[in-house]
Amino acid sequence: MRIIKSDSGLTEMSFHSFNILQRIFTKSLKTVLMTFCFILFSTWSYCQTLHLNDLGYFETPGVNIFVYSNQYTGMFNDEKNAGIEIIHHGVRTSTGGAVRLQNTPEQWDLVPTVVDRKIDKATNTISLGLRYNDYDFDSKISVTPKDNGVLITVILDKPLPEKLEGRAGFNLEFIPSSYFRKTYLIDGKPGVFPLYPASTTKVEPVSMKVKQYNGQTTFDDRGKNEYIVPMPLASGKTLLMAPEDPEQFVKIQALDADLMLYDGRDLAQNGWFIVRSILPSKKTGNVLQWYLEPNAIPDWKRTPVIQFSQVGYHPGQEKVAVIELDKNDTPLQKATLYQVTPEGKYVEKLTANVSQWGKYTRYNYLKFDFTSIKDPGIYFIKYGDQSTNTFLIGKDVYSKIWQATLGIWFPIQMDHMTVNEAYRTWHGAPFLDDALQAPLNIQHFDGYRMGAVTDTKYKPLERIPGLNVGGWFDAGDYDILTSHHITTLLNLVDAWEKFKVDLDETFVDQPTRYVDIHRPDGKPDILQQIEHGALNLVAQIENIGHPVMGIIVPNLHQYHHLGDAITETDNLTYNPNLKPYESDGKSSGTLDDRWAFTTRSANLDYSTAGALAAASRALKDYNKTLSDRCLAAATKMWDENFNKPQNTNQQGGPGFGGSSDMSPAFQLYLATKDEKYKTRFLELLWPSLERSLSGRGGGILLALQAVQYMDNDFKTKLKDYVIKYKGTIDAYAKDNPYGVPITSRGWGGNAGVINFAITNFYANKYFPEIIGPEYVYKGMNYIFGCHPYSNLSFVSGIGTHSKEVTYGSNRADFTFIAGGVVPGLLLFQPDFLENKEDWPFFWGENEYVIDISSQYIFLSNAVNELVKK
Ligand SMILES: [Ca+2]
Ligand SMILES: [Ca+2]
Ligand SMILES: [Ca+2]
Repeated sequence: MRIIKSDSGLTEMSFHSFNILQRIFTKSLKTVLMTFCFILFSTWSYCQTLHLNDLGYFETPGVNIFVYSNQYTGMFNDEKNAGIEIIHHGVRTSTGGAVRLQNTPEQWDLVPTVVDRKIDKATNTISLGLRYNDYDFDSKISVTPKDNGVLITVILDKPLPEKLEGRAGFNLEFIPSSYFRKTYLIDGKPGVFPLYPASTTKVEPVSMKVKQYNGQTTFDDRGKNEYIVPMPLASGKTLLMAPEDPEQFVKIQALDADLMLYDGRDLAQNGWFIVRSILPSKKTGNVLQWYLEPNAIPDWKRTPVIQFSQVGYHPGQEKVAVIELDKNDTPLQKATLYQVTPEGKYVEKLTANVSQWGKYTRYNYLKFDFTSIKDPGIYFIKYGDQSTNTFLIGKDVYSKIWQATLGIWFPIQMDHMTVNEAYRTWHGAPFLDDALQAPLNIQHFDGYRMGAVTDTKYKPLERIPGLNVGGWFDAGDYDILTSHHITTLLNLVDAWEKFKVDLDETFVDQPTRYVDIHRPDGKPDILQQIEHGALNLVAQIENIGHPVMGIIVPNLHQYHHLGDAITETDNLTYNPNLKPYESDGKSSGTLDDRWAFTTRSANLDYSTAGALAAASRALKDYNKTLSDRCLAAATKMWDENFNKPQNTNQQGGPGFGGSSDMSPAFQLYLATKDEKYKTRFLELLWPSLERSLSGRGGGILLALQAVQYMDNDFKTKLKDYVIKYKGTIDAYAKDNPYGVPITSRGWGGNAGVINFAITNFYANKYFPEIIGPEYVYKGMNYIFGCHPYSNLSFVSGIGTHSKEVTYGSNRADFTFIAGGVVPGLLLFQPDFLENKEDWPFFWGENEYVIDISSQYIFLSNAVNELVKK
């Protein structure tokens, strides 16, 4: 390994001894070495050097450098969560360190595959092999500590492919929100990090462009065959980022090339600041070296995070705050609960010992129990010199927690409607040009697929009539995802049937496609939402013959749409007789209509039948015509599949925790009271519960939902399974300090937590002697702020402090939509949980979706029933 003489004056000799010292450091007692270190260098700063820890990343207090601990393996390409990454004083500020092919790579630009990753403790080095298959291009990167930072070396065994000359470079990306309102120096020349992208760009012919995902393009060039190339904000040899801020100060030196600073937001609102050096052409060996030094504040410790429910607590429930501590922090003995008096004074209500829970991920956890305090009022917690914001204890803290989700968030998700709220129009009536038959053999960028047949009477790209009605935008994008409509309908119908949710704060007029928020119209909002979801699913079955996977825009340059949904297509039906961008006022020659992905599967047929059977019950006295259409469509799907495997693709396999016809059989039984469905349901349920004990089946929630409709023997038989279920959920309290199932890869796990709490609500309702109410509140507390990383409520607008920066349709404005529920925490391997509140664009952390939000409506109403007991 080549030794570079550094600015700090370390000689080659001392650099060697320094490496040896680090090797010893990882193996010996820390205290002994700290002393040794102190004597050897007479300044503490060398003790802040990075070492390769047992978890496989470089670490010193305040700075962690991950080298491909996380890889680009998610569904959605570059999710800004892989490569060389920096956790800087507790904040993940940098990602994407890799050989990249663009100045400012977008989500769908090519990412390298990791073909090799070695962690070598002996040399304190992590080395990587990266490959771009599309260009038959291999590179290697090694990262090793040097001085107070790391040395990053790019190595080529073969010169760059000619096509990538001047294009392949080493990039490292920095999250803009950590550098807003801060400055930089490049070779001594000062600059301000732009709050809004305004750097220069140029246009090049598309023949020069490095390809994007699947040959698609994110850019709508309006037929000009060109693309945009961002130009650097600044360039030089040494870049000092935020030297005024010790927490985010980073020094980067290119030892044998120029550094360029780019603003990725020129091309994509979710772009980052990018530091880049171009790799030299026709060279091999160590072709590029960077010295990277994130400043480390000596002996830095993360400020403790005091986690509690931002919604507050019912007087009768347990009240336990969790305190998240840096692993180097010394726990304090006590914490205090204060009450705020009507005079605005703070009164100490309880000072109590905190208990030590232990270690989870990278932190230590304490618990502060203030269950004994039951007086209604305004409170806050103090731990050390830190006080939390205020929260409530009161009998009605839960009474309105779901109203924004049903009365604001859901209306804004309504497809094919204009949605208005007071002076603000959220969006016009979009996608009136729905939909075209998707062509064959397509792998769509949002996960949809078409095989070799359409499974319909329509030819590829032929218009399917009748689909421009009902449905919701599934998430922060604008597709109709049928599987999520199914779970959403089931959740909303369950909430209607169990709790008669009769909120009326939304005006819905289907004939004129108009929705008005905060405007009662004499009709329960929940029925209007059930009607809206059912309208699209029924239309699918009536016009196509069966449900479809989903309906979505065909072009990548449409898909990343930020703005009014009505402009994602031209809202005019496609007319092949016109030229692209040409219109006769009624149709257009632009091929932008959404596609229906029509591959038929038994699983989807059955589950849609279940959802429509449920909807038919809820709508019976509200919209009899639609209720009848729902039931007709449901029984048709059942009849066409039951004992007739030849009709559909049966390869979907069992879904929804059991055989694919188990839940639909139950829903159809409730809708028709026909015993044949009940027989089938019971035939499938017990074996599924049996399998669930080995983790393969499911159905405990469904079984609990069924209790009230079955005989006493059913309940008696179920009891054993509930006892075994209790064993499973009690294990969560050993896994983490919150006692809930935390899953955090790919997509945050709030859906699992809410599902856990709903299951426990039913279990408590029928088996209170086995499952107590606290198993429900635990899930609620977690969603409302008693969770790792921060103490924000995951439901926007609910609780004193909640998610205000999220991945809704308005994410480009760094804001939220009230009542939306985000997925929550993502785990960055090996030990860093994250839910960013200053950067909306991480979908796995911050994207509202209809199924989680509808689950939340059910759970909130369930908790209101629970507190009345
Ligand atoms: Ca989607
Ligand atoms: Ca209404
Ligand atoms: Ca169109």
